[in-house]
Amino acid sequence: MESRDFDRRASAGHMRDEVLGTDGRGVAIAVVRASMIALAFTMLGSISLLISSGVHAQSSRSVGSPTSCVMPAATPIEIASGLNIPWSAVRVGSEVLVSQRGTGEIVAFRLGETLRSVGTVPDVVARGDGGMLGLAVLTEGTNVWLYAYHSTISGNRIVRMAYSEGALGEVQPVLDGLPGGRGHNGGRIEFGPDGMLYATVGETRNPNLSQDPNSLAGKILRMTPTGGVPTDNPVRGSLVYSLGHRNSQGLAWDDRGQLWATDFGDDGWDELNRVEPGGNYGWPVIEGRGGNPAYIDPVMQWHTQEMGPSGLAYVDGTFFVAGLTGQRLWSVTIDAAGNPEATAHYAGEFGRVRHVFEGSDGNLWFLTNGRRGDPGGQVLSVPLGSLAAPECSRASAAGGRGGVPATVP
Ligand SMILES: [Ca+2]
Repeated sequence: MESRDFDRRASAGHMRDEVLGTDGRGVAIAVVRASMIALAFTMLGSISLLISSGVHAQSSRSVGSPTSCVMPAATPIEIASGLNIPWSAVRVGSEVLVSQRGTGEIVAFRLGETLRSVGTVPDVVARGDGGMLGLAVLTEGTNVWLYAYHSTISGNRIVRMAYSEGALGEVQPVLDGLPGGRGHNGGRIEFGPDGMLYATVGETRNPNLSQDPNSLAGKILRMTPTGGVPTDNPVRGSLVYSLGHRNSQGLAWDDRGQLWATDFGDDGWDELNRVEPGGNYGWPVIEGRGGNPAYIDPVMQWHTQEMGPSGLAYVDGTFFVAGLTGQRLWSVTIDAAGNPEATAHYAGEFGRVRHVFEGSDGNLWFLTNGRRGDPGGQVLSVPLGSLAAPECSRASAAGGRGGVPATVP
């Protein structure tokens, strides 16, 4: 009973954040920067080591120049509703499993069928932006594992449960003791094309940790399916794949196997980053484009009021970014010369957009947290139309370009 009461109080606190729409923005960044510049210089040696271990091997790789892209081709329709702050979704066959941040209950549905509960992840504590966050799925033979990143009373952890006959089994720990706090808990998990599990861990409102190679906060982690350190990680014995992130909540790989990630900025810039092993993405020394060779600039950046990025998807040449603060979905295409263009969709129409992914019917599906004051979360579906590369730019112009290309390759 105690934990249920705790969850309820935590949930009330969360709603204030949502109503204020702060998402933890407004940290005194000037103070942070002043103190971090000194630290950055003292750490330059280890940073250089990290960069040299991985970035040079891939620095000649182009941004990506797909010959076509996809764009939303109709009005989205609601395919599920009544969700309690849906955060992540994964496909298991024709089913979709959705996490609910405040309760830890995982629900499933098939297209055209109603939601049903498949179980509740135990020991979920929802505080601030924490709670039941990311899901990932791993199929081994006939076994299906559901992975879950969630907040506990003492931080965050990654667990897995067998998913069999429509129900979740016992919890097995994968990675315990991840940093956590009332804000900036990160929480996205995805399996990469290399079979490894990647996780975004926020800096838990301790910006200094993002540059500390010995902390897992403010990092993207890469681990084996059982939480071990892969032998080919950038730094031997470390789960850290990249550092200098603030509160990344989105991961996707393009069709070349290149990892990309969103980052939720403070009061300056939200980011879409091309993630290199061992790369340092600058927070809290730099937010958005900095032009400092010690840090990797984003490919695209947005003013925070029009973005506030969470989930990220890559579908047939187009990135899709879920915008929480901006209450819109963004598409990003990159032309043959490497120039990114971003287009806003549905601004203000569906409330805060939390995640976006390819649905079981080939349409683009996205999760909303509902409008302010109306917590009803939805899953929406929109068909995609394919365009040849020159048309992608024209479609972007017609749909309303946004964001600021942050790097010139
Ligand atoms: Ca950055």
